[in-house]
Amino acid sequence: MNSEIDIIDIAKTVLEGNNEGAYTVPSRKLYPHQWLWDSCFIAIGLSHYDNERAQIEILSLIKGQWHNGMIPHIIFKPGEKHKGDKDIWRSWTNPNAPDDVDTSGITQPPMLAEAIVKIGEKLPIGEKLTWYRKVLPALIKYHQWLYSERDPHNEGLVLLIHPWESGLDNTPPWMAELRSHQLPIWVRAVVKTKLTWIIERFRRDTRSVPVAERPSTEEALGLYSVQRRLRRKNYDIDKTLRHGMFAIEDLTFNCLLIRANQHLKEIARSLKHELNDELVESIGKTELALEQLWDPMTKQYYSRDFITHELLKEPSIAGLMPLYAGTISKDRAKILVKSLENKHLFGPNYPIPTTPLNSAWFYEKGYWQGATWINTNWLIIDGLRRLGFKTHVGALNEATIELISKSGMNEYFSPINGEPAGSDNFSWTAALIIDLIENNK
Ligand code: 9WN
Repeated sequence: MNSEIDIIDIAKTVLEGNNEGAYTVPSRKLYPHQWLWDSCFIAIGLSHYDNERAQIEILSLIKGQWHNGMIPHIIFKPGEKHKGDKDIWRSWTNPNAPDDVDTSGITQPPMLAEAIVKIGEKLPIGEKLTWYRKVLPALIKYHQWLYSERDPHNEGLVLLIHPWESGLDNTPPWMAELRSHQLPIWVRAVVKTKLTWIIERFRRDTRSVPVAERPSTEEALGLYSVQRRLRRKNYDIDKTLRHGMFAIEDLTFNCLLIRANQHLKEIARSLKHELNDELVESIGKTELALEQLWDPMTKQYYSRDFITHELLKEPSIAGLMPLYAGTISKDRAKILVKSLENKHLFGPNYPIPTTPLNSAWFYEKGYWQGATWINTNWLIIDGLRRLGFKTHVGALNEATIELISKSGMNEYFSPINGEPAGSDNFSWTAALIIDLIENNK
């Protein structure tokens, strides 16, 4: 077991090892580029001891912003080495793609405002306002894009077009949708004829991480095929929606957006900047629309299909994210907290598993299908703190710090025995454990 001081030192070493100068890679082994929500979590950790680097991390993200306002989920490392990755995306076929940076063609959870505020909180007032002034135009453009492009019916709920945009790639509700509607014939044929072993030989991710800890080959092919279809439509939202492809109002994403909007309003207020009426109206709608994702029968929140408005009733950690949104009633929050306390749902030895233990999808080292991740713990702890669940915050903080102290800075962990899984030296684990320890003092 390491002491808290040791953990912070180890975490800083991980973040140094993954430092690329303008940004931090999530992991040297698996993810050699800059990822959107990773960088936001990373900046939150960095802000405790190197605020300048935290700001640089965020500015590098903003450099990848599309002309229409989208912040892309990946910004590719410049140079020839990873040319293959950029070529898979070919996002330059969309006229909105930035001119001097290569990026993916989709987005990821809107953690940007949270990172901006966490950086601001550690600066003296004058520097904080200078920082806010530097980033506010990009932040407004980003939130406007989320509504103008991803909320075409003005419902207040933003839709996603690829499971990767949820950040919880192969989480059960998305995978159930993928299996029932979206798997092309060639993927079904490969799976049916048990030819997945051929594909496995070409998988890069399973060279450093056991295949059982990554998305299954069927899932990986499914994710890839959706990406190919989006590429064929040049990442154009109208063409994408017209062709009846994936469109899901994702619960986690919209909960994070609710919180991000609150931060955006606060940043604008501190600069005496008035947000335009349309944006303010959409922000208000999102807070109200969360209620439409509540199912009174099962007493849970779910994601929803954009077209049919059917709730995707597969329990997952997303069901707890309204705690982070922070806008639900205390009674509702208590219902969610009950499932956190339940050892057979979200409360095993090393919480919080990404699916409840009684889910048919649960596997202790399952990628977003059971394993405990530090970013989802961080989000839920942050929400519980704001909602006043002091004892739960204390217990979850302690359990998370104990887990890292015992098992190291891995990507995710078994919620049953705490064993590490996925990549080692994972950046957001390192960054967020620094934040949790500092907030716990
Ligand atoms: C695809 C970088 C990212 C995280 C995601 C996580 C995983 C990528 C992948 O890694 O996704 O975006 O290749 O599997 O699911 O949350 O941002 O760490």
